[in-house]
Amino acid sequence: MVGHQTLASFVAISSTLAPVAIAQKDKTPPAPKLPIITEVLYAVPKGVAGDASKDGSRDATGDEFVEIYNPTDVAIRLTGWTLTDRNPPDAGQFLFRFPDFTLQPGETVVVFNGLHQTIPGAVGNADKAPASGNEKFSGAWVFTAGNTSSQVGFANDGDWACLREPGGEVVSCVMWGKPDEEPPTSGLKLAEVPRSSAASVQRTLAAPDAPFEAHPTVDGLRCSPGKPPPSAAGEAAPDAEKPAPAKPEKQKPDRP
Ligand SMILES: [Ca+2]
Ligand SMILES: [Ca+2]
Repeated sequence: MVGHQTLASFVAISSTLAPVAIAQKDKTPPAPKLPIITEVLYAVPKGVAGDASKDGSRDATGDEFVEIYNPTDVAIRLTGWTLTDRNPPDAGQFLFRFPDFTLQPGETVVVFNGLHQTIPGAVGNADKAPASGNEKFSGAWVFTAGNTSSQVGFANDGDWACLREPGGEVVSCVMWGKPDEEPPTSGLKLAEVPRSSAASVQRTLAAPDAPFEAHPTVDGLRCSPGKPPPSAAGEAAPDAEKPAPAKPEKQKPDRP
């Protein structure tokens, strides 16, 4: 419609001429422009519930995964970034190093341990990013670390998953249990999470200061690789089913 186009042109010109006048108030506090770990499956549930990789078989090590989310408004180049557990290099360390890959704002990446896994859909590895997002995992970018040893994986009783930039500085670290070593970071970059044996641990919100909880049951599953938590309270995760309500805290009142 001519009228609309005219209005649109006027708004566009106005925006160019007077950007300050129409600048929106920023409601959220400034956050560091860094990705965050949003979910970790370190204790793979028994039976079909543990088949996080959706390849039809559950592996106590191979189905482990780490989910990373970009909560910022900028693209983050993850090339050369690493994910590791607490073991030192060459002593059973879990290590995944990203190939040439950039995570756009609001996008999610999942890295599976990969032992004995044949993950469906587009899957990348340390050499090459997948050609597309993976529809089996809510469109997330899916990688496998391609691990070949059952000795390489997260320890259920105490370990951590740390994301580091290429210079080695920790960007986001998730720790559970009581590892023997001191965690490699602190403050907002370190999340101490609950012990969990029948579910993953996931942030309650996709924000750096949000705590982790045992993953709620969604469609009978206790993990959601590729589907980030909601980015704000009361908001559903992108294309997510509504999570099951938390355990009721109130007791039924006794009726006289
Ligand atoms: Ca599997
Ligand atoms: Ca998730």
